[in-house]
Amino acid sequence: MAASDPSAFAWLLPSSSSSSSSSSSSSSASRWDETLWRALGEARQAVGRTSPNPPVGCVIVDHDGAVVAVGHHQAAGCPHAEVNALDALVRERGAGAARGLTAVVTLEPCAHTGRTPPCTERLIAEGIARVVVGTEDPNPRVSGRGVATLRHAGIDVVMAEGAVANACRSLIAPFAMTMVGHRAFVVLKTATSLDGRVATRTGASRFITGPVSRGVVHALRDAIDAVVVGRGTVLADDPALTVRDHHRADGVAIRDPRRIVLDRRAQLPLTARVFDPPGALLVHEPTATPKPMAGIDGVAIDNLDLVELCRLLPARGISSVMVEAGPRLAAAFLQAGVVDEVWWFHAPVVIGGDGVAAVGSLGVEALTSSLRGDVLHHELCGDDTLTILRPRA
Ligand code: AOF
Ligand code: ZN
Repeated sequence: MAASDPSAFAWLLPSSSSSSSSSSSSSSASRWDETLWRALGEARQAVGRTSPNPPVGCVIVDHDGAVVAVGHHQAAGCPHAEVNALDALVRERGAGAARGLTAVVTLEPCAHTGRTPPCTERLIAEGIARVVVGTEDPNPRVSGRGVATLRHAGIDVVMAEGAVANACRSLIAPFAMTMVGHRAFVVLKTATSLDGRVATRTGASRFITGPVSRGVVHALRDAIDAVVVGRGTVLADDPALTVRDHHRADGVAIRDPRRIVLDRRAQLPLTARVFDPPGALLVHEPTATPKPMAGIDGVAIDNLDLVELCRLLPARGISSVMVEAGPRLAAAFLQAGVVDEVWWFHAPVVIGGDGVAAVGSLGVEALTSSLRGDVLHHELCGDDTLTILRPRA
């Protein structure tokens, strides 16, 4: 991911509707910016629904620049964005309708046969004259080959630049992490008082942040593949980790994320709400023997090694996770070096030093050894402030 890339999920924030304006770049690629933003809007409809595949959107425009068809990839194993857009066009206008037109796609079209045939073949067969590509496919089976195949067939390929290209790249950051980093993308979320406390000394924590912040968290849950919690949080709060009080502006039905529950001895009561549908992954020590239950997969990991956990998630169809954990697990994720973004909500409340700190002990002595991050975004959420950080390696 380039240093200038925005947060992978900041487009969910209330302020983001104003950030999709065209960039002021004067390159010929910028002519397609507006259409690419539209294709991004298509792709975003499916975020959290396509893993292990990336979300992808496609818009087809005619010679006058008018949009004649749109499509997006809806789920792994289903047709790709380009195929959905071309099918829609052919359905509406008949065979041959795509000849000479431009396809604007958020991701480089695939040139390989996976669960579905190559999109490049279909684009060529339909006689598409130009393909505008939001970002390269990080999948080593595709990367660069899609563009080369299209060019070889005489199609004019335009690579996006500037803000819209960054937005296309950051939208697939979780997918890129699975392809290149070979692990799931991790967002660590915390909601604290101004002095960084997640609870009072008696454990009272509902609610420190306000309804706007909580709405953002629910939007994030709708877009993330799974939420991670530890045994302590389940016992203390019995969280449901569902998406509530949230309506998507694009009209797509909300859905609940899967849960990843860390429980060394696998002794949590199965009546805990995290084990309700749509399913949980119970992570335990190899010596534990979880009780079998429909909808719960068990996975044994020595010492609950978090790096190992993140590495085995993509094969289970989980490309992105949000950690909604207590102080110890939050500290452990940060220390393991696998946190890609921290979403920190601060409420204008002071709890005091006898409250519970958001992040447990990190053993920092010299200031130079504290964890540092680059600020990707600041946002006011009602009276709260959200800071999105990318931890530095
Ligand atoms: C595209 N358009 O809409 C998507 C692409 O198993 P398959 O056939 O679904 O292929 C999955 C791979 O295709 C995935 O790893 C990524 O490289 C690419 N995804 N490509 O042209 C799409 N979703
Ligand atoms: Zn494809």
